[in-house]
Amino acid sequence: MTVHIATNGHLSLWCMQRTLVLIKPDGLQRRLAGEIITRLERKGLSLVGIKMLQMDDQAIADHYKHLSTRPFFPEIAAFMKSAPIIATCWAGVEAIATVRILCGATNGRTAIPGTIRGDLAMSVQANVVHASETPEAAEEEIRRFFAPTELFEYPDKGLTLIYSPSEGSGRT
Ligand code: IDP
Ligand code: MG
Repeated sequence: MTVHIATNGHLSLWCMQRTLVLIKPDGLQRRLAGEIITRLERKGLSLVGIKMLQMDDQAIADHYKHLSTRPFFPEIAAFMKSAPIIATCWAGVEAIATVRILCGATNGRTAIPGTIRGDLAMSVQANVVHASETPEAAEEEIRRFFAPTELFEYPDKGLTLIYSPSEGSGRT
């Protein structure tokens, strides 16, 4: 277990796991961006990067390469570039798995109530958010959407109220 304590004795964003959350075109247009960000903030995750952008064909092909042979790929590609998205990067202990749980199952109709998709989505495709699935995916996806200078590591005083001093499991 890696302990998230900086030399000054405080829990530190520097050594916490990071994950990417995209607010998809449906989330933006349904005015759900604030709701989604609020849920992640209230859980205790730390916002370390945020930007609005419109994905192009190359970014979509890279981001959804695991689905490129599926019959519905052209539909997802058209959906993801139909309007801007909001890309966010969050830090926290075991942030990747925690955020996937908060998002819920891919299909909004069967996602458990209480999750973002369970509460806010009725579709498999238009399911409001994307969240990284693995440490490898998170690293690649964060690099796809953010330059190093667009990610912030700051002394987050809230961490001492959110975690115990020795809590943590390393960045990845
Ligand atoms: P995830 O977003 O829960 O990780 P993935 O299987 O990685 O789900 O699929 C990526 C995205 O592709 C989904 O969030 C959804 O928008 C879309 N998608 C996945 N499966 C289908 C499908 O069967 N029909 C239409 N769209 C799909
Ligand atoms: Mg996925």
